[in-house]
Amino acid sequence: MGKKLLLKNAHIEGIRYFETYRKHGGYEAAEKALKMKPEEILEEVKTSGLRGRGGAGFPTGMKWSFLAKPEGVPRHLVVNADESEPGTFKDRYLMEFLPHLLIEGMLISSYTLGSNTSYIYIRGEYSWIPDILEEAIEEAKAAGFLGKNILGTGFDLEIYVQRGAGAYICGEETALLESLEGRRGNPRLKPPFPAVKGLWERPTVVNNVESIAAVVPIIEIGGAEYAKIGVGRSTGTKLISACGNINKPGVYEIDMTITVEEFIYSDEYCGGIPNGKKLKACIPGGSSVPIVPANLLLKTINGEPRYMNYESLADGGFATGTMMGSGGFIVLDEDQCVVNHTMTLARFYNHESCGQCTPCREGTGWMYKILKKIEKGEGKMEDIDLLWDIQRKIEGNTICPLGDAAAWPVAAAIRHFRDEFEWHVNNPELSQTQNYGIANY
Ligand code: L3W
Ligand code: SF4
Repeated sequence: MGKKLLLKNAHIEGIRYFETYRKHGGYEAAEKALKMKPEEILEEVKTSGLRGRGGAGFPTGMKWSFLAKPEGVPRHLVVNADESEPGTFKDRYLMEFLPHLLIEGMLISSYTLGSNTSYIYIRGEYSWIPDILEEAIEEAKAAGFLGKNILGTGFDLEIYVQRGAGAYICGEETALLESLEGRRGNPRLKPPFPAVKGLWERPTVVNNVESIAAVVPIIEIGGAEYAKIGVGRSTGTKLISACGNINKPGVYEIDMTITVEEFIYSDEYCGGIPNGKKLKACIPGGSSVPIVPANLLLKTINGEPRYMNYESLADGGFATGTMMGSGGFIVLDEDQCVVNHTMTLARFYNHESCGQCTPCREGTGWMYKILKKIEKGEGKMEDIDLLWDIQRKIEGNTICPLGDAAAWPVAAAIRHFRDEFEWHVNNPELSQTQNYGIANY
């Protein structure tokens, strides 16, 4: 059984409510933190090695230390709860079942950063969760953990929940800030990073829900103990939302030392693939990260097992590796068609592109059209090369990472599954009634 830090109390009935959460040690980390100096907490977070859990894996302590502190200018903490990455639903789980863990993490983090007004920007489609969060905020306030002069320390904190309106791009931190300010969620050019010029041009830290929740166990056990869990630069635990062709879809907390094989096949996690089907491929970090075929998923290029952590999943770079990303783990069995899957993703990115940059606005549309043509058996061999060319022209040439996120799945699908694209071109009639997986296994 892997180490549990975030979900250790998730099974307790009523843990969503203050009284039960408190009875099981809730807000003790906040009490401890409020007796420490903000610089001491920052040191603990740095020592813990915590990396951003939203997708980029940027060291949280380093991001916090970049926060500008001009005299007389308010600073803000903004929690990115715009969890919209296909395959990713771990933050939903945390907010729905453990809202006080997030609020306690926000209290500690806001105190450390000097934010007296902090925000949770939540995905519009999570329509039932803002009420849960707002109820928890009220409970915490009534108990003296939010509001004015918290626990007599002189520190004030208000937390506001802001709903998004259904745009994936608002999960990009600067688009999120635009939206929070009341404008259309168009990403800003970086630099300046939000840590210097963020919400209303004030220094702002934007962190994922899981990253902020992880601050609670870091304070509980200390940064050094947290860093002992996991391996290398993949410290602590990580939530994985597992879905697709597996027996036990759900949210799992892993300690990043287990192998991919163990995660897919053991009963503690995904419980294997239904109906005795073979594993074809996996997208381990949400739809934006490269798809990896089974042979490269279970072993690295050195023949080593592949582990569920930042370094091992990336082993071999984009040629053979992938990314931990947001931990949205999507499993495809032998019956699935990679062309169909890639087309679905291309449609998503095309729909969600904000349209500011030409390579992304036009390129995502072209990729979707070409993929649709190939999938329907109306493509030519040259279309596969054209698709390759378009994705290359998007990657690295856009304002925000959505362009890369649209390009990478296409690149990886062609790199690893070109035979499936060619099968669609060579079998126009079959393509209309069957997919590659069913026809070929
Ligand atoms: C100050 C510097 N701050 C970097 C900060 C920056 C940001 C963080 C990481 O994209 C990825 C994307 C998706 N001074 C700084 C600095 N920062 N240098 O560090 O920055 P960056 O640019 O590496 O990434 P990002 O813009 O945050 C996020 C991938 O995640 N992804 C997305 C998943 C989406 C969800 C969701 O829906 N919830 O998780 C999955 O893989 O493709 O590459 O805060 O400001 N010098
Ligand atoms: Fe908008 Fe796409 Fe450019 Fe991002 S890359 S700013 S989503 S057009």
